[in-house]
Amino acid sequence: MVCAYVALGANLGDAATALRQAVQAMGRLPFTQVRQSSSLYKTAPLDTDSGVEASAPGNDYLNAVVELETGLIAPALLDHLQQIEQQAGRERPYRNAPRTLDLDLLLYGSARMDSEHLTLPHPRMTQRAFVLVPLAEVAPTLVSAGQLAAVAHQPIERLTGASIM
Ligand code: A4P
Ligand code: MG
Repeated sequence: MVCAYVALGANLGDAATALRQAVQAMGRLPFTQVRQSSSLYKTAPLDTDSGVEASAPGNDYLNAVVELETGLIAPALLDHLQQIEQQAGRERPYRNAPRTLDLDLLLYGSARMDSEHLTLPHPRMTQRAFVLVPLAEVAPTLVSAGQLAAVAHQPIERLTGASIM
């Protein structure tokens, strides 16, 4: 079994329900259990190319991170995550388009890979408060103070009492 971390994000429709349903769906995957979930976070849309707030922002996002224990190999886990996105009505009209559900595989044990379909660790995770802050909540040893300081300018608000498990 391998410990894996998945980032969840949504900014279209009922984002909180989409994230909760995604956590339940991950718990139903073969050979997979959801071990921990972060709080829900409300975050300003980030233009992920420039690392600054989007100039024509869509709705705020809800973001979270979950820890899985899985017997699936990493490409199979990514396939399942993409199926869960599809079931949530995900469309891909253009890059960084508003989305009903985005599931990114951040870490899969200590695996490192760079294939056409899967790069691990997720190549942009360290540029994003909406990933690092919830990841630090569930796995504090995986995120350094320096990494958090580098994204401290990005707006993020923890929604207390809003568990997604
Ligand atoms: N892919 C490669 N490696 C991975 C991995 N580790 N995890 C490939 C997931 N996918 C991986 O992803 C594009 C391709 O990346 C996939 O086909 C997969 O094989 P996608 O989900 O289809 O497209 P995307 O979501 O538009 O791209 P990406 O790179 O996931 O977008 P980002 O960079 O995640 O940006 N602002 C806030 N506040 N909160 C957000 O959640 N999200 C984005 C999306 C922009 N701004 C945001 C947020
Ligand atoms: Mg994605």
